[in-house]
Amino acid sequence: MNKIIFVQREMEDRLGAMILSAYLKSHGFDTEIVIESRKKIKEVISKKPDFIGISVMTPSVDWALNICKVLKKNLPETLIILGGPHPTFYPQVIEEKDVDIICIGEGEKPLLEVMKNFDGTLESVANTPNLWIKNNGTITKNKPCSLLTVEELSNLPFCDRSHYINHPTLNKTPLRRFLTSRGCPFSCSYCFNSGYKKIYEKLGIMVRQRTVDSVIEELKELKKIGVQVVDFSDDQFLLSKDWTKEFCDKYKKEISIPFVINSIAKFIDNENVKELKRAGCWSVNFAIESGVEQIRRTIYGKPTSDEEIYRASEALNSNDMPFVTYNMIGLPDESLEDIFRTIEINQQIDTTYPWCSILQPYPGTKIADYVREKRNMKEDKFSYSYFQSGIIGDPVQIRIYENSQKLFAYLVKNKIGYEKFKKLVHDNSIVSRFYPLAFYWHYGQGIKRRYRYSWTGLFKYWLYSRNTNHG
Ligand code: B12
Ligand code: SF4
Repeated sequence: MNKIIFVQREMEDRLGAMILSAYLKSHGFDTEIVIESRKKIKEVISKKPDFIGISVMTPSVDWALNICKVLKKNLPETLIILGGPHPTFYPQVIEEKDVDIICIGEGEKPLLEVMKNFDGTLESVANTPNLWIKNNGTITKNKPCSLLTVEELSNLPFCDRSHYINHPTLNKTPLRRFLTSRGCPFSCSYCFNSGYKKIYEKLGIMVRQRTVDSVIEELKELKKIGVQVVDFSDDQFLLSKDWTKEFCDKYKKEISIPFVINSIAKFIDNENVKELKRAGCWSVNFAIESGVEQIRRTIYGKPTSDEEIYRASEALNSNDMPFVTYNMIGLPDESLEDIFRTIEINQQIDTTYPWCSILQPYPGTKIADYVREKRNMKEDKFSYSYFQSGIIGDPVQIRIYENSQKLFAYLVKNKIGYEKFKKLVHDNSIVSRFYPLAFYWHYGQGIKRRYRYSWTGLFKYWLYSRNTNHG
């Protein structure tokens, strides 16, 4: 029986790995999820699995290729498969020496086929849909198969959380992530969804919501492990009013654990917010991105008007529902006035948790083409975290973007005006070196309140994650 070990760098529960692991286990295969450390890598090597699976986001590709090198050197017979957003949108990564296979798009069906058919030779899996396979330098590029249907999604086995809940650090995490759906009806230019739609054109329904009953049954299992906050990581939680109502009724009765959700502003209205509040939701996240409606709509491709932002925040504030607003800074031609308008709209709506990142034009997105055209960029060098640094513009511009991002929550919460903002973000003195503290303070407070982390827990999380994810 073939065995696969998923290796990851992040000190986080990864939904993709949990779903794939559960799916393969339900078909009788042996799987494991390992968070990288010197000791753990030695253990992986000693187990000699048939496959190593790595889920890669673009900013962690250097790490992934490095770990592939170490593993390949010690396990020349083991096949290394990369999946996740990076290989999906940058399949050329197959050309890297230590990568054998990459998976484009959803991994359940292709990975199961590989596990079933592999007989020790690459030929035995050469025609697997979604996979690009390298055999003696020749690359076979297979077309993707159809997306999972709503029924298949609803019938997937529950996430395999065992590896994380038995982990000495992650077992204490107060929050657990959960998915009730896949896909998004919109196609913002900076998001992976637009690229995904191209890959899967005519290959099934893009936006799929699981049945409420399948969600509630899985949540009952999650409840048993003592979760304090459920983070619904769906792109859009409020896709259907009927679904939301049914979910809220059943969730209140059977689960009743605080939770947080994401939604586009246009779906946030009084009725939905009342339902969510009743069920125990304690934060709603929605994106503004740019305060300038024209930038938001035409450059970011986000179908959200100022009017919808004001209406959504009115519904949230009047129901006493805290909310996160996502914002972005760093377009090639973004002026100081544009940045300040983003701060201003956040001030006007009294957002609870203002959140801001620096634009990273990831491969496969429309914004990457836009930025490349504007800046004549030849090479994309991404910051490991979108909170760290920008890659667009001259050094002065980048400093302004970074200062604005670091001070964003402070500027919003303290209703700072344009003149002071201008002075602060131009600052290049020693004082500006302390701006990250303002960021960490507000960001930490937000995580602490929304996800019930203690300050000690938060500090440990920061220590682990400062090189890995949102830290
Ligand atoms: C939740 C989330 C997070 C969470 C946690 C992720 C987690 N714990 O799983 C947190 C907040 C930690 C996070 C962090 C980051 N995220 Co994030 N995140 C998401 C989000 C909203 C959901 C991810 C998810 O679970 N999807 C559901 C699962 C089922 O899908 P999946 O992971 O893609 O897995 C499927 C396939 O890809 C495939 N697959 C995946 N892995 C493998 C492995 C193998 C071997 C195979 C065969 C197949 C396979 O099979 C899976 C099942 O079908 C996505 C957007 C989205 N809707 O997907 C962004 C997204 C993945 N994140 C993104 C980014 C940029 C980041 C950060 C880099 C941000 C930053 N700090 O700057 C960091 C990651 C840092 C790092 N380590 O690289 C981008 C990635 C873009 C890119 N080109 O890489 C996305 C796509 C959003 C976007 N901007 O469009 N993220
Ligand atoms: S609304 Fe959100 S999830 Fe949907 S395409 Fe836009 S950024 Fe992506």
